[in-house]
Amino acid sequence: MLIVAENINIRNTKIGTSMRERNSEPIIELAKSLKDAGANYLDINIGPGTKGGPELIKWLVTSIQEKVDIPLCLDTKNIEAMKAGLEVHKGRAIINSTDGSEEQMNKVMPLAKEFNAAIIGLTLDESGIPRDENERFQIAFNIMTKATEYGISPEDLYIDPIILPVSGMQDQVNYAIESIKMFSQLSDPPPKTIVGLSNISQSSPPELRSLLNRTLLIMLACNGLSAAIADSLDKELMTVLKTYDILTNKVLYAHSYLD
Ligand code: THG
Repeated sequence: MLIVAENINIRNTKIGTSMRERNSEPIIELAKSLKDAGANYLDINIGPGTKGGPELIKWLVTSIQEKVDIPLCLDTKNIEAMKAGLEVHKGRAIINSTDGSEEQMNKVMPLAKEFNAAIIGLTLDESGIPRDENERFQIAFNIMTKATEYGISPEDLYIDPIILPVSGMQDQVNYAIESIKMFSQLSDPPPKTIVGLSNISQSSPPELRSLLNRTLLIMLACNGLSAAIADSLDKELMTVLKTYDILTNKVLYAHSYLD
């Protein structure tokens, strides 16, 4: 399972302030600890990025990659900011994201091609968030078709079924899981899959969040999930994932495997 750390997020008070003040030290410290904790990618979330987005993301990408050897997942709706980030990024970035609307796909997919980046496709379109697994599948199919037109291979496409908070929409959890199984039927080889894991526990009591997150992660892993945007500083989450790798024979068991 590819782990994309969710933590470098402008909505986080401390990190948001560091971003606005262009104070790179706390961000680099965080980036290092996320990598040490097992993150494979770092999600760089600058929010809507309407004001000064391109300049902010350029600064973030270069400051982080100067000090930490890790690829980034650029999380912004601002197309100019996305392009600016990709221009300075070293290695293979992940574009987070396009949705399934024609307008968005025609803007974002050419960037994936131009910069040889992977891309996340959210199963969301002009008519909003899908109601069930069939609507998710239909949008995923549209995204897959369009990606093929742009010469993006399924291995470079991550379909995101959109995880919604269990506290508000309990029935949606099963639909998201079911759709992940269905996405494997889209093509051969199939596209990859990704979720924003912590969405599940938003507006749940703080003491339940980690438990909800890690339980969902294992349910999704059993159903073929390729990647998760998650809190890599959550020790129990990372431990449960390591244990999953042992039990599914992905990693060789040793008495001391958690060391
Ligand atoms: N899919 C894709 N990208 C995404 C999401 C998704 N990017 C954003 C989000 N969803 C995933 N990232 C987060 C990051 C933080 C939280 C949830 C999802 C979160 N943070 C805590 C909070 O807000 O209460 C704590 C924040 C803090 O103080 O650090 O819940 O679904 N493709």
